Amino acid sequence: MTIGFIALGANLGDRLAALRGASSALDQTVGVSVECASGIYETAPVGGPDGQDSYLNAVIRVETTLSPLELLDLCQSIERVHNRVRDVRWGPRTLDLDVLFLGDVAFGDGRLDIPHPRLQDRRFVLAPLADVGADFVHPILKQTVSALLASLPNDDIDDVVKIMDQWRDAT
Ligand code: A4P
Ligand code: MG
Repeated sequence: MTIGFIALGANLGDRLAALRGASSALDQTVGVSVECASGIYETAPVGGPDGQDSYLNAVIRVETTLSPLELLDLCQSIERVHNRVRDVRWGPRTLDLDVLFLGDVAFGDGRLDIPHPRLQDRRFVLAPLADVGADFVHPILKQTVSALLASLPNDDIDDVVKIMDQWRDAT
């Protein structure tokens, strides 16, 4: 079993239902069990076209026997179920699932990069990640999640607001 962290994001449609559905779908997959979930954060969009709605973001911690590419395939199949249409990079989406860490794996083959290459720059990732993995050490940067979060500039602190603690369906 390897510990993995998966970021969930949505800014179109019923955002909370999409995050709940994704968490359940991951947990129901053979070889994946959801250990715990961060709170839900309402976050201002970073990048992409002007005028996008705000996101809901969360991070879940899983234990898994899946390989990195199996986990990516699973995430993309769950996105497809939620009618994710890929058109504009960083554009609005009903569901985005990103693999942040998978144990101490450092992997990059063009289709998949683990650790996620932008996670250390993003409060909308690091704030929920710190709820479920504050002491986890980034395998390349060799810093804990809480240290990465503390070293972000403070100018966007009001753009990432926790709005809910318990949100997953009882299983
Ligand atoms: N890919 C490579 N590594 C990974 C990984 N570790 N996990 C590839 C998942 N996918 C990975 O992603 C593009 C390609 O990345 C995939 O085909 C996969 O093979 P995508 O989900 O199709 O497109 P995207 O998410 O628009 O692109 P990208 O570059 O992954 O975007 P980011 O960096 O994830 O940013 N603002 C707020 N407030 N909240 C958000 O959640 N999200 C984004 C997306 C931008 N702004 C946001 C948010
Ligand atoms: Mg993505």
